[in-house]
Amino acid sequence: DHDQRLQRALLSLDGLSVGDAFGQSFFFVTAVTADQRLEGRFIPPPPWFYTDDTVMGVAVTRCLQKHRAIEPDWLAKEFAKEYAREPDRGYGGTARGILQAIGEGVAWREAAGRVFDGEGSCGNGGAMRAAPIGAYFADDLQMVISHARKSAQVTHSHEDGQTGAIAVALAAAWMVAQRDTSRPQELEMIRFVLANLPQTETYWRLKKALTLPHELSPKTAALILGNGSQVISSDTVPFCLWCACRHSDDYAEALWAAVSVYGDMDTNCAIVGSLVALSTGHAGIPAEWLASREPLNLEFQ
Ligand code: F2R
Ligand code: MG
Ligand code: MG
Repeated sequence: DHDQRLQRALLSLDGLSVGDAFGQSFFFVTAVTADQRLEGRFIPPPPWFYTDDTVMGVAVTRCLQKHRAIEPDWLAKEFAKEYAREPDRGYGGTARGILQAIGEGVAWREAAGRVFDGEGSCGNGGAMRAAPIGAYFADDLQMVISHARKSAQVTHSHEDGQTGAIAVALAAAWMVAQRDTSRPQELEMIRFVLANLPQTETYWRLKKALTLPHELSPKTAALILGNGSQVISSDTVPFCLWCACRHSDDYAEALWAAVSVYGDMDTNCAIVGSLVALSTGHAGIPAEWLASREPLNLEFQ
């Protein structure tokens, strides 16, 4: 029912926001020493500030709480309201223009549709906020797919920007379904996602994950799958899903793997955290990491 669904979405949101804030805090570790610090499991000093990934993930979760669905018109207004309130949370360059325009009354379809010469954004912003949707609708795959698409399309009219969101939401649904089984995880989640995913760029890059040998290091996997440094879906989502598969039962280990490849560290850790938390439960998120994340104001009733 709705309460159980919402609890799962909130669990995913905690995994997302702790991951986002953890990954973001590594941008302040200088490039020269970052590798050594990561290998030494250096924990950045708190507070860890969250970014746009969390703000938008909270808005998505509020939408599920209020409407029991993704209502694009409501969500677009909520995104724009939060952007106006805190514009310096590290939003993507094009996202800023879209949210500003929506806040000024431009219809989201027009604002999102006119960027990149009408191509729309294929940025990873749709994917970074999608896991709570998969967690919420986990028992109904058609709802996972259609609502993930709706949540992305208010800012990402490019088909691949939406595919990234669908992939992450499907991965979240799979994590929920597998939580109480002791089946070996391997890369089954990726096979499941591919079987239900539109065949755009993110699909083809994700497919490469199936060819990787089991003991590959995160750094080598990221060289093949991408590390998010291009800030687009196809360069971000495949590696994140690979990481979540490889460490599906260990939240901290999954984030160490994600953050070790540099690139879009806040977003990679947000996506990986939003998925793995669904497998480990709240108990799997280290308590001191949760306490290090800047407090969230969810405004849930
Ligand atoms: N963007 C960042 N961080 C770097 C900049 C921080 C900020 N400008 C600052 O100065 O503080 N972080 C956040 O953005 C990512 C999510 O991005 P989203 O929401 O998808 O935004 P956007 O602007 O639509 O797309 C991001 C970039 O992707 C490339 N791109 C998108 N569509 C494209 C297309 N059709 N053709 C070519 N390139 C395309 C562009 O470079 C966009 O700028 C997350 O990392 C979040 O943490
Ligand atoms: Mg961010
Ligand atoms: Mg980012």
